[in-house]
Amino acid sequence: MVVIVGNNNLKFNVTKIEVTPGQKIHVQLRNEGTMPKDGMGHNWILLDGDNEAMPYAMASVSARDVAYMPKALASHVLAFIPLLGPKEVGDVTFNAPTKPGKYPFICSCSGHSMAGMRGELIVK
Ligand SMILES: [Cu+2]
Repeated sequence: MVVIVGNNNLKFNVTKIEVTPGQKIHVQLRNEGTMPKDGMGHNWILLDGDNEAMPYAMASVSARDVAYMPKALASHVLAFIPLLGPKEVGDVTFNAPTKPGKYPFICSCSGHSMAGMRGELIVK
């Protein structure tokens, strides 16, 4: 299991996860922040390609009403943990992509990924 902590600093404590193609992975996100869920909550969104993080983050800014997960880009989401408020914990279990490469993960809440709340799943 990979445990990722997010807090008020707008960073994930884990920014690199290395897996083998198709490996089953359990990711747990812990929001150890103290700020309100709306605007300072954290989620974990794994995207399907190296170039998808920025467009997803940009679209998320205006997707506050759907917990910062823009529906138009849902097809790019490989796995996710929905928005967590302070002291909440979320889990997801999924199989890594079978194609080797880098897959970005971000917190899509209110521009957090631009501030540094992002990382990479590396399949090799
Ligand atoms: Cu966040």
